[in-house]
Amino acid sequence: PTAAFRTDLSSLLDQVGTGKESLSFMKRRMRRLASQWGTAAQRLHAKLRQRWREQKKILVHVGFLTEESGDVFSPKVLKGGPLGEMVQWADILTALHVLGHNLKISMSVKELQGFLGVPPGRGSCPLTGPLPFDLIYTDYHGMQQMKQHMGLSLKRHKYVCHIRVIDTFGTEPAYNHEDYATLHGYRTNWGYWNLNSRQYMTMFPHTPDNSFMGFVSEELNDTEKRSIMQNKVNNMAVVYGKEASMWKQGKEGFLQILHRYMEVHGTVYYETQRPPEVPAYVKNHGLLPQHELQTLLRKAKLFIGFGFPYEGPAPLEAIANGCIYLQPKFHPPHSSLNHEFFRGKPTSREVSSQHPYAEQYIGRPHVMTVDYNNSQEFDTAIREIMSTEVEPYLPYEYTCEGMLERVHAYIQHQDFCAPEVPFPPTNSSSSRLGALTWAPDASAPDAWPPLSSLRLLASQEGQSCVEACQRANLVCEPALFRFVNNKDALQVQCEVVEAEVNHVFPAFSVLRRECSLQKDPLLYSCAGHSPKYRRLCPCRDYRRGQVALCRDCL
Ligand code: U2F
Repeated sequence: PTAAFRTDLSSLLDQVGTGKESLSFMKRRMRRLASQWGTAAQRLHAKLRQRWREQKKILVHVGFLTEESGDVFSPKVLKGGPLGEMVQWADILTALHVLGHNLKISMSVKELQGFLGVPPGRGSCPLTGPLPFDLIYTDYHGMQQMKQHMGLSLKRHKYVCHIRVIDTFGTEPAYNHEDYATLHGYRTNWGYWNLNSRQYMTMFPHTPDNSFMGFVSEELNDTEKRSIMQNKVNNMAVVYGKEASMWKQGKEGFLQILHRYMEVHGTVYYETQRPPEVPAYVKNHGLLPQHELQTLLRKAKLFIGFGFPYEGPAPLEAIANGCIYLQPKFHPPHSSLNHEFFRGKPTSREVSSQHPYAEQYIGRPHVMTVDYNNSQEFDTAIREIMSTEVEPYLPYEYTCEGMLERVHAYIQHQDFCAPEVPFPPTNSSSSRLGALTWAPDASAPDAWPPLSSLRLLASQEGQSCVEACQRANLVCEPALFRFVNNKDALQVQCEVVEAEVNHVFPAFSVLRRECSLQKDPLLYSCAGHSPKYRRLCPCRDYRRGQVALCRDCL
């Protein structure tokens, strides 16, 4: 069947169900952004020029909202709890619906069993029949439930390649590979499902080892942008922090400086009394519904982060509404090694500020990242912000069209069920390290992203492929590792060539003239690095504002 774009959300809204604050939040969001999605659908439809798209049967099982996982999120929706995940799930559901796929939504283990044709109450009845879906979107809780209640042994069960795991902060290959993680100290509470790492889909483009799913933010037309810029109140600041605990400890110093110049507003949840953590001079509006928060952000000049929450949607919304986002630099960076919040998360990523995406992908004048312990630096930043005019800005990848385009591309092109065939190039003279290009032979198999996007690079010692590609204005592409995992691609003088199970391979050691290839495709890793090795990196180009896609990817 053909997938036809949908611009009417009513049947989706009916499917989402009722009875929980989280569901009401998601539905309010869907309604509020409905017309924006409709316009985006029309634009993408025109852009794809009648290209035929297959309608997929998709199951969405939202594990973290099931009673069986404890659902700690729903009761906190109106009390300052995390909303980022709900924002993202609402947008994923909407994107899949708008793209015209055949959607089933499950929010309990019972529904999940029903959709998968497992008789209820049979305990861990193993999944045997054909999978009635092309794709299953779920999260780590959902994975656990499929394992526990349905005996989905995840070691290469035939269903597994159809699963996509929505994973906010991401999972790196070394943590995902069960045996390797166990042997080398990468085992965490979440990881080791032995998936292809691109089956994990993240909230921001963290490590390119995972697929970037994202979410959307409100879009403005030129008239709205102009009017916002005209009505900005230059001395109005809104604090990023809807829960009182985010205001605790050590905030007085820079808050005082801020207060010297600006009127400080907050949207901190409270029951009856003002939370004691929030200073008296702060105008606290209480937790606001999303549309009222947008209204507040339209007037404000500054949106200021205190360091937590990490990597949420709110800074993008603020920037989209013409605020400058000011945030603390983390020195040293926060990671699973040194910070409670990231401890046990299956990633080695070093978080350089409260919102690295805002810092690295957006930057000045919309984003300023400074050392909050340096009052001079902080003071200067505030004054600069008050005198700088900025336009509302939203990266394309966070618009509805951008998200639809990306999800469409993943659905049509990503296939983790076909075995990964290594491809040794026959014409070795065509691969040259340093020349930055590697022209694949005409007999090369199909790949997505296509081979035409490949740029072969070698990292420095200690440098990961994430960094090496970034330095060259490219992005590491794990799907293309299989084309560079051969000694011809290495093009260096190797005295020894070995194949090993190690997440920094393919790589070479200049000193020892040793070349090392990757033995297990599950361990192809952009994130891996080691001081002893220069890595062989499959980089690719990317579209401006849509890092998930290469030029020829659509
Ligand atoms: C992030 O979770 P949060 O939900 O805390 O992220 P935020 O950026 O604070 O806000 C998410 C949404 O909350 C909305 C706002 C955002 O879309 O419009 N909101 C609101 O409706 N009313 C208000 O008064 C204030 C905000 C992240 F998303 C999670 O993945 C992480 O687990 C968490 C911890 O790092 O941070």
